Amino acid sequence: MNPSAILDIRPEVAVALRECSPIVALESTLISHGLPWPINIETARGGEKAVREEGAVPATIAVLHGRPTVGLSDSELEIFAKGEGILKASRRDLAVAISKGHTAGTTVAATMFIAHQAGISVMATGGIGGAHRLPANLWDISSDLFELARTPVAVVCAGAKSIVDIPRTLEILETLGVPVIGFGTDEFPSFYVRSSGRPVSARVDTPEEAAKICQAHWQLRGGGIVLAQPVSTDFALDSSELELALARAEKEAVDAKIHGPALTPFLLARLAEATDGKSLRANRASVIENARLAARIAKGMCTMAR
Ligand code: PSU
Ligand code: MN
Repeated sequence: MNPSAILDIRPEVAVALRECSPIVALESTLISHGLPWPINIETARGGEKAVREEGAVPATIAVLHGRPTVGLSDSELEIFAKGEGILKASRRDLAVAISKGHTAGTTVAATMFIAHQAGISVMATGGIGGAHRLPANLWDISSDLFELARTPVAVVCAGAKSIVDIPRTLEILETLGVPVIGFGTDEFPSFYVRSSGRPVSARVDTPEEAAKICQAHWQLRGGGIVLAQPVSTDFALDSSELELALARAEKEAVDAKIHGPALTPFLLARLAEATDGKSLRANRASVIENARLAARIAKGMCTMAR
């Protein structure tokens, strides 16, 4: 069976697909697990609104009662934001969530996969997952990286979450053949912080240039592409501030024996406390700005396809 047959593609998205008009997929784990109420619903709505302002159709993706759904309604966004009994589904969890009828927020990896099955080629998030930093978590490498290797979707983000080992994450992306493109920057951003000090593989300064690279990569049968833009200066944290809070959060995670899928949500929550909510506001701002940029890139792709 064609995997797209089990998707619930909502009418507005289905029309946009038929007409080849621009669509931006948005992930839902950041709503259900990455951010607390009510900043999570503000972020979800803000991302959708930014996409619409640019003349594209937003499609937030999640698994709803076992149905991979493309284009959640506003009241459904709220279900994920309130987060009761909602699972976190990465790529390997999709089949289980579907067969057991679960409701689950989808990570970047799972969102990319569903978006591609639906025929959507651009998505936005805050930060992608990566390779975790501590020796205890040496093998904890986000499935996002492997999905980027094989699924042709452009992921607009503010880099990899600052909670991961950025140099190792970039090495893995290189090994996997994933272009890491900086939007208006030569350095890979690290989510809350505007730069990691590490170079990107190429830089672009317009959405059209970004769309052209995606088109060429896909003509070469490439998979995903990371398109990273730094969080705006109004909301960025400085790296020493973050490093201190992160070191403490990691120690707590080790002491509490937190690992696996629970690790990312745990570290994000601890950082929010340690930075007095600054990390949350940076996260919200970057999701919204990434959604806006993703819409511009999606428009560029539509223009090229015509
Ligand atoms: N970006 C955010 N907040 C998040 C995440 C990303 O701004 O909560 C989520 C994404 O869904 C990403 C996931 O795919 O964290 C990575 O989790 P893991 O390290 O367990 O693969
Ligand atoms: Mn992991």
